[in-house]
Amino acid sequence: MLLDETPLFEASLLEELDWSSSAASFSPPISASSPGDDLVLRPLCMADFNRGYFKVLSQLTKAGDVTPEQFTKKFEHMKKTGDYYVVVVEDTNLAQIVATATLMTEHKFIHSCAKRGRVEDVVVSDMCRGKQLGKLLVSTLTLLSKKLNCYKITLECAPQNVAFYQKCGYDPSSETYMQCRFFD
Ligand code: 16G
Repeated sequence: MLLDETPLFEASLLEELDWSSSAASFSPPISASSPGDDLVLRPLCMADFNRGYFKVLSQLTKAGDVTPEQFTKKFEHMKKTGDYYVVVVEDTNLAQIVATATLMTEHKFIHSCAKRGRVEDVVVSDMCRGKQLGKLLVSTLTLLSKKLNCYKITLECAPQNVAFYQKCGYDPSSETYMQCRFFD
């Protein structure tokens, strides 16, 4: 099975963000184009399946025993819809994914047929914590959602992560997150 380097979305989208409007600050300074030594921030590609992408996801929740075929099918679906923006940070020395986050854009009739952004599946590998990568990924996707004309962007998180997302410019909502769970 060919797992190639085709990106899930156009990488140039990440180069055209307005960082002057970002709520986050970085010390020491890092950016999407310079995330740190031997690190690259870019869209997910199929070859990342062999660079430990699922190993990183499994630090967030049950990622499952996914085959290359299942991964490819899902990747192609996401690419075709054009509504999924999965970003990764790769340690180029190790050829391993060390962090990831997803922006999903949801189409609405309300707000004059607007789009809503959702931040999902934010995870930084435990061996790479403390490098501001989570904040960098969330800030990147937040700016991207603005650029894509989303009228708002939301996320769900554990109570202990509220302070982290506040540093990225998010405020707790007066609405409550509810769910109906069918399986784990
Ligand atoms: C967190 C994630 C959510 C992810 C879920 C997985 C963020 C901001 N939130 O809520 O995106 O899908 O955990 O947990 O990353 P689950 O397996 O219990 O659904």
